[in-house]
Amino acid sequence: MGPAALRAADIIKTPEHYPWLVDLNETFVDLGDVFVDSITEDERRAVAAGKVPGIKHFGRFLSTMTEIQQRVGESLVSGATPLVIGGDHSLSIGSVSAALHHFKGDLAVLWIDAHADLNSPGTTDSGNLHGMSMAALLGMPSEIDDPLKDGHWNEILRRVGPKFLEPHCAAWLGLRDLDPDERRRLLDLPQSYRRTMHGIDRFGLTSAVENLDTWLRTSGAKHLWISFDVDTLDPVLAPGTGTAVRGGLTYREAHLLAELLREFLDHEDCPYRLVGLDVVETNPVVDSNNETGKVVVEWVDSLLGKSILGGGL
Ligand SMILES: [Mn+2]
Repeated sequence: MGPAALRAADIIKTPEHYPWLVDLNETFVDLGDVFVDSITEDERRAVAAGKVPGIKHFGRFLSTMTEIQQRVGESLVSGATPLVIGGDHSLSIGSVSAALHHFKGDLAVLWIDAHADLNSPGTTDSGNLHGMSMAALLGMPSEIDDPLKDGHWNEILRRVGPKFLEPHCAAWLGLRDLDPDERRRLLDLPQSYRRTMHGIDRFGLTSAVENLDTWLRTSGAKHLWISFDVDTLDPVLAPGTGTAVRGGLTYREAHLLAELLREFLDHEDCPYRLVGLDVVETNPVVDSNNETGKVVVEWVDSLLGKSILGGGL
């Protein structure tokens, strides 16, 4: 239902309504939903009761991941910039791995999220794949004794690889809710970039994006994928998400982030370009009047170049 909420908030633009897109020489083509096999009530109960062995919804995940990989891969081959909307953040395992394949590993990822999504089957409390996406993209080990779950995890890694995301090309922004093992894993990635909410409070968002730009240039990556989890935003602003955490970005901070990213991407000497974007974890069931859908679409508009005075202050 996340994509439906974003479409209802006009995430798909037509040139007539959005002259700034014409200036950018961009058009949108909606390729429709990725099919996800629906869950029966019996299955939901069995999974909740822990009666289904292995990683939760493993088969459903694999078929969805395969379709996302194919479609994002085709989109990249056609020269388009995929905008992948969801839905569960596990979709990024498919979208980002397609970009890793396409660009032969020359890819940096900016993970804008309250969470690091660095769990794997042996470290997770919830068992949810949406908390394991970055661990899968980085090719981290399962850290689990259960042979079935370990096998499932290795099957996911096999489909992400052979090129994994390099730690020196992984960036996080907006972090504020980490599990102990995620903290350990994050601190063990010395060349990655991270800016927690504490860092943003202390040094401001402008410094966070300036440092990110410097880090991206140092990484040497020529392609950037942005994965935007709406739970980065404060839940007062964006309540329609599954794992809301207090203390997120305000409306103004979020827009400053999008506008500064656009400004850096538009610099004449910018060595990296935006090649794809995920917008995930919008859940209209827990939203109020599609406020979250609307705020997310406004954020995407800013990132894609909508501004008050065409870049002027
Ligand atoms: Mn996430």
